[in-house]
Amino acid sequence: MNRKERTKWFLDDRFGMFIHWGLYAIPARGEWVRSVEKISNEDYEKYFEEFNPSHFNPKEWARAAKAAGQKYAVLTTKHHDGFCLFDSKLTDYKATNTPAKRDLIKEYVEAFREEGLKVGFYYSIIDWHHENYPAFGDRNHPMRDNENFRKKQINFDQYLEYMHGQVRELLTNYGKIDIMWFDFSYDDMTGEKWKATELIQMIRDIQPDIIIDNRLGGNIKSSNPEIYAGDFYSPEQIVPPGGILDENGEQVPWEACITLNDNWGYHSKDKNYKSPKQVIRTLVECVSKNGNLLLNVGPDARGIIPQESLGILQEVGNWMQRNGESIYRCKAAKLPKPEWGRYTQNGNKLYAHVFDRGIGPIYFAGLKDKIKKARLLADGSELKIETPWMAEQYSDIESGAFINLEGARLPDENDT
Ligand code: FHN
Repeated sequence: MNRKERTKWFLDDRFGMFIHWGLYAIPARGEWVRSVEKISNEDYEKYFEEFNPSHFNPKEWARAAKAAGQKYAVLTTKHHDGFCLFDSKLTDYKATNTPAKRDLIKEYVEAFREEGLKVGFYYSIIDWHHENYPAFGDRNHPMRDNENFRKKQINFDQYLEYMHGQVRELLTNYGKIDIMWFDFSYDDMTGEKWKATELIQMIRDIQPDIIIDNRLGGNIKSSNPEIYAGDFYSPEQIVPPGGILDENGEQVPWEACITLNDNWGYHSKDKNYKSPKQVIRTLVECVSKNGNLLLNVGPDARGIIPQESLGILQEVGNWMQRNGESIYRCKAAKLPKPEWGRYTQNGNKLYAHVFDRGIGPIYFAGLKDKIKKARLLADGSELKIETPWMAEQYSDIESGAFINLEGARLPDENDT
């Protein structure tokens, strides 16, 4: 299977849930708390000894994602702190050795599959807990200022054997997995420093259909991407203005990962949440540029997704129920970006996403005499078009002012 075939479902689904969860939910100051506060392994151990998410029910997570219109999910199997949510045979630093005594990844996979969602694994190639991970090489390592730690002799090949071994466990022990989401290469720690070619080959041998992000460090935009380039780009906290193109100007698959507030992992004081409108516009923005949105939630120490996040997801789901056809299986339209919003397109169906009404009717540049009919997606009502102007009043984005110019002969990839 080539990249185009592997990523077809991904580019059709467009919208996924990112889930950052682990020991860091207990201090509740974000997933980087160990690095930011330079917490030693010993001091961080108390969280391991008490971790017991009594309310963890991944079925609830899966139902929230499904109701929001999200078609896939990516959960942290191990973040930079090295704590494994899965029952790895290669370490004792895992959820099954905490008071939880549960393989949280097994339960996640089963629950999300049961709800019909595709499942992805986030795996941090950075590991601040592992004895053979180079503290001296990682300017974010919690023990970076500790002379003894810095002088410690390490065997990085042993860390790589561990890291590759865990990826093998993850892709062998939990059935079909749809996405492998690595995080992150830095400085000269990239590509073959992770023995990436060998790692990717192993992944493709075990799960031939899986798609992989680009954070092992390869150049996916190259016309002959190195094998570890991955299958999609992973811009973070940004929607790339012009989408992402390769050197021939062809679209490259990409997925923007974005937080609902300012943190990936649970932060009890972070109330800076985006509004449902901002999330919907970001999703439309991504699709209008041929991209996906991976929207993040950070469950708390009990395993519960914060109510603020659930409320936003529910609002987004209400909109998706009425307007999802303008997102799923859609991509950029071959039209200039309109002043009033964005277009998305699926074959000869054009969807006009009206963000800012402006004054006067809407002008559909380039579509004169091409529009056969227009229907408001929210309620299917007819919109009278006096080409090329939209004469009718219509509601704003809150009520889904999206128009399906069904039947119009629209510019598409077959047009010269
Ligand atoms: O350091 C991580 C961060 O905690 C989070 O997991 C994000 C999600 O893409 N990735 C890294 C920062 O780029």
